[in-house]
Amino acid sequence: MKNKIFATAMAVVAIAVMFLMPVGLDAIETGDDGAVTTTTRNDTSPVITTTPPVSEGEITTTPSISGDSNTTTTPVSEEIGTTPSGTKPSVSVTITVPTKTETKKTTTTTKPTTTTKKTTTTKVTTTTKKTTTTTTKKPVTNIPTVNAPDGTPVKKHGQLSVKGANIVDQNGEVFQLIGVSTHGVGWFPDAVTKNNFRVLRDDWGCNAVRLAMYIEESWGGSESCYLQDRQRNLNLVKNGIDYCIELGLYVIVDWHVLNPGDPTTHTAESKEFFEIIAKEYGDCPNIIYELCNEPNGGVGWSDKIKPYCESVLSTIRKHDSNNIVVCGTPTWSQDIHNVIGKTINDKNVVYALHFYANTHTDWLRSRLKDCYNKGLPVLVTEFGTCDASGNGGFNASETKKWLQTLDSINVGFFNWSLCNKGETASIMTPGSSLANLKAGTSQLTESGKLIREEIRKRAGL
Ligand code: IDC
Repeated sequence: MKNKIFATAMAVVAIAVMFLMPVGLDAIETGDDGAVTTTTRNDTSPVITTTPPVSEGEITTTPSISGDSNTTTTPVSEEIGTTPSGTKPSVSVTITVPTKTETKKTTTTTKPTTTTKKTTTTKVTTTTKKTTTTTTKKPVTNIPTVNAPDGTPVKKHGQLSVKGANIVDQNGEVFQLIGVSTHGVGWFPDAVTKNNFRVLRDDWGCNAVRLAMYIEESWGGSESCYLQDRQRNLNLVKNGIDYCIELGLYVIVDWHVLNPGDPTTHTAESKEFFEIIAKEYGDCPNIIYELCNEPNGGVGWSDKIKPYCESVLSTIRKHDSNNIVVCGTPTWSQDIHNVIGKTINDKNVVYALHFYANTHTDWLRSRLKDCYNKGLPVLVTEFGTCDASGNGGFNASETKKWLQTLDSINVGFFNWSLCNKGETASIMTPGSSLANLKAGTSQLTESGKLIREEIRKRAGL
């Protein structure tokens, strides 16, 4: 009986063990899982650790103006960084423009290599840094940065625009652009100096400079036009623009079409050139684009010049929504009347009128007044005091009549040319140092003296 009772008891124990053992094991495993889960949950915050580690190399590739990686950066300023003067022009602090590479880096992700909390903290920090480099694309509607030195023309007048038949400044006041044109920058590169432009600003009272760049014409020797040596001419123009920006001067960039007279001969090259300029300087209120100096050889406004200008303008407007564009007109920019009723559909376009005082007299002045009264905005981007050949026939009284006419309707003017070539139109005497224009009249020709005096008067000097 005892044995039976013992046997029964053992059986009960055995059955109990059979049921209880799995329950006990389950509980233990559940406990382990719970711990893992907790750990996992605790470690869930480091899920951020999947944020990419940012290598030093990636951070340091962010472009920068002055080594400060937190400032706004722009490839524009990087390119301008080649300014020979070494001084960054005002454009270098304009709107942030990311490079494609930067954008790509910003979105790059990689797996973390560790999951420790320490690593996590580090990675969260670098993620923030990366986010700061994320920028938006350059807007087409650019807001120009008026960052010119105090007291300079651009500081005072800022963004120019066209209102009716006149150019107005940032305050809506009628504004007369007044300056001197270089000869071809590739022909007389020595003339493109900051000193010369400063003297034109301070001693002459100019508020602008025109940079003339011949397209197909050259003089032989080492002188070149754009199509002979694009990089050299482009660099000279860029240097000239940079000096003007640094000096707070307006600057006309002139695609100097003369031979051949049909601007459509090189439409593609012109678009390419102006795209470079507009991309790089479109945010500066200093810039004025002159699309074709003097169409000639019978090319008409409607058949050739207008379509050419519209095409180049569309390229410029991709990068610069508002700076003024000058269109050449038929017959060496004299037939401005051909444009009446057929103007270009853009609010900031003006039309070029050129005169040489001993050749083009009353009849052209009457045409100008007539077109002005019909509402055509005109700018005299080039004039000479002499014959249209540029040599001989210096005529002070006709020049003065012209300038009075221009004043009466607030039309701006640019004298040909800042040069020491032995021709009547040059403002400097042959042999005088072209890179070192001096204040005063010691280096000036008869023409130079007259123009300096007339410009100074208008500037109140
Ligand atoms: C003249 C230069 C002269 C050069 C010539 C080349 O003064 O040194 O040899 O060009 O063709 C214009 C032109 C301008 C001319 C100027 C005087 O825009 O290029 O410069 N002129 O002829 N239109 C009317 C006159």
